[in-house]
Amino acid sequence: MQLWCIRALALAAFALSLMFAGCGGGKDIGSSASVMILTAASAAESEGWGTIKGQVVWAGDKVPERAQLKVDKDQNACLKNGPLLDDKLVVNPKNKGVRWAAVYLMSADGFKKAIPIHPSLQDIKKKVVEVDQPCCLFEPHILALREGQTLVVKNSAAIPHNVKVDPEPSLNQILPPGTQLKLEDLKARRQTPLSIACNIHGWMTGKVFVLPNPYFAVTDADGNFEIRDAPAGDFRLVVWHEEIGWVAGDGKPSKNGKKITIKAGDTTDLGKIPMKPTE
Ligand SMILES: [Cu+2]
Repeated sequence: MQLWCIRALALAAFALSLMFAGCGGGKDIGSSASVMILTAASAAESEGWGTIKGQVVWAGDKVPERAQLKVDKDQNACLKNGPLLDDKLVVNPKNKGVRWAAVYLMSADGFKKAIPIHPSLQDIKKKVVEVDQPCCLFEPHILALREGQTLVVKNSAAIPHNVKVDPEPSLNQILPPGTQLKLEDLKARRQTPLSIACNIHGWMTGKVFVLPNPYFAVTDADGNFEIRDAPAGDFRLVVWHEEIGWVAGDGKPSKNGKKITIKAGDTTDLGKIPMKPTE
């Protein structure tokens, strides 16, 4: 049973028990009902959350090499730390882990349906999420935030950049050195990310997911991800990568992701999630 459902039942039963207790002569019924309710509620609180982890791995024959970007502008500034490498497809040759895959949890009833949120995550503590352009790349390349968080696009470089965001909001703004752009009130409207780009340096792109719950991650340099304090039960895990789009599915990769069951009080290890290259 879903946690919210247990809570709703517990509340209803508790209200009933108060009514009985208040009517006199029903005290025994009231107190035994309360004991039963307390047991159910505390069990749901302590056993209702778990961790999910997994690894997105390249399923092609040959591990692709990371491409070098063609830097045809502002070379002095952009190449000061060496050549710029493409972040679009980054596969670790040691373990085939795929970096920059976005992973998020959604209800089996759809992207916008609410799912239980752990008490410690209900308030958004980290109000601002940043992306910077220190050396002619968006860093991080892929990021995800939760509705209610503000996105700050910074330019900590000594040269001007530009920020073009699409599709909602859609804006295009120059960002002189040392300035920043604040994007507030971002809404989790769609399952796909916003695109960010710099028109001055055509190779500069990034993606920003705006999600309706706090249960998401972006894979690290080994392709690993971990999501903590997720609600126990059946949900869908959606995996997206810039190179191929949807990665996971029940059979075929899809925007609905794959069905997973999160174990309470435990880590649910989803193992390797293969990312097949497009033919
Ligand atoms: Cu730029």
